Amino acid sequence: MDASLASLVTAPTLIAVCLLFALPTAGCGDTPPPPPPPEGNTGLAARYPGDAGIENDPAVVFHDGFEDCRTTADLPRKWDVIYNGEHLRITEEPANVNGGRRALEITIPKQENSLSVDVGRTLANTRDVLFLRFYTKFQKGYDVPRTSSHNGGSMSAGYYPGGAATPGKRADGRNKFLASFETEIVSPGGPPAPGPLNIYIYHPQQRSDYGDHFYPSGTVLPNTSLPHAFGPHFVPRPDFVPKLDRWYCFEYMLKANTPGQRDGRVACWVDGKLIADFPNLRFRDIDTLKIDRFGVGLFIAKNTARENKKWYDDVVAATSYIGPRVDAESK
Ligand SMILES: [Ca+2]
Repeated sequence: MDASLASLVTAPTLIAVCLLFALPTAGCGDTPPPPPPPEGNTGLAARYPGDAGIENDPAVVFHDGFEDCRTTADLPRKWDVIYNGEHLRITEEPANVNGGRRALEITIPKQENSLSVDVGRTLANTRDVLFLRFYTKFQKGYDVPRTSSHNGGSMSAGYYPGGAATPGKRADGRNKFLASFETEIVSPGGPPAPGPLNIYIYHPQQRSDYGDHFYPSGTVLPNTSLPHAFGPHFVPRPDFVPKLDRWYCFEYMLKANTPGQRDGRVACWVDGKLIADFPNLRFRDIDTLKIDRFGVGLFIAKNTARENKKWYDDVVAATSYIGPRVDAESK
C-alpha cells in the first residue's frame, strides 16, 4: 500500500477518533488545516461599488461587464477565444442583465448535434492561483437531456494545446489540469434541471478518461463507492441545485499544488457564501504547469429537449477573493 492510499484509508478513521474524543481535528492530520476561505463582501469587489474601476485593482487580471460591447463584434477586445460566436448575443433586456445595461447571452438551438459556445481568455502571465467570479442565469424552463453538458466557468492549464480542447485525454501531472464550476444534470438521485453544482475536474488521479465530478457533500463521480481523497480536513456541505430564471454570483478558486505536495485546493462560493471546499488536491507534478486560460460558456452534447439560453455578466478574474458585486446605490 503506498502512502497516498494509506492516508486515504486512514483519514475517515482519524476523523472518527477526533470526534469521539472531541479533539480538534487540526491536530489529527499530517498537515494543519488550510486557512478558512474568506466569504461575503470581504473581497476586493467591495472596494468598487458597481464594479466601477475594479479592473484597476492590482489583484484583478480581467474584468468584463459587457458594457463596452454594442454587439458580439466587440467581444474580441477582451476575449481572445470565441467558439461558435454566431450563437452569442449581447442583450439589453433588463431582466437578462445583471449589472449595467448589457450582458452576454448564449443560445443553444434545439438540435441533435453537440454544440459548444464559449468565450475564453488566454493568460499571458500564467498563474498558480486564480479566482474566477461571474454572474449567471439559466433560462426559465431550461432543460437538457441526461447526457453530457457543461455550463459554467472553467480554469485550466495545458488543456487547449494549439487552441483545441482535449476531452477524454487524461491529466498526468505534467500535461494539463482543468477545473470547471458548473451544474451536472446526470447526478445521483435524478435531480431537476439544471442539476447540482459541482467541480468538473481533470487531475492526475481522475477516475476515468473524462473528468471527475466533485460535489460539495464529498460525493465523487464516477465510481462513487470509492472514498474521496480530500484529506482529514474536508468539510462536507449540502449539495445544491440552483434555481432557474435567477441571477447568481458564482465564484471559485483554483489553487495549484506545490509539486510533491497535496496542497492544491478548489473553493466555491454562491452569492458570497462558501458552498464547497476541496483541499488536499494534486493537480501537477511540475511547477511549470500553470493556469493559462479561463472562460465561461455552455456546451450541450444533444440538445433535443428544447432551445436553451444562459446569460453571463460581471466576469472578474483575480489573484485574490473577489466577492459579489456591491450595489453602487447602497454604499
Ligand atoms: Ca453588464
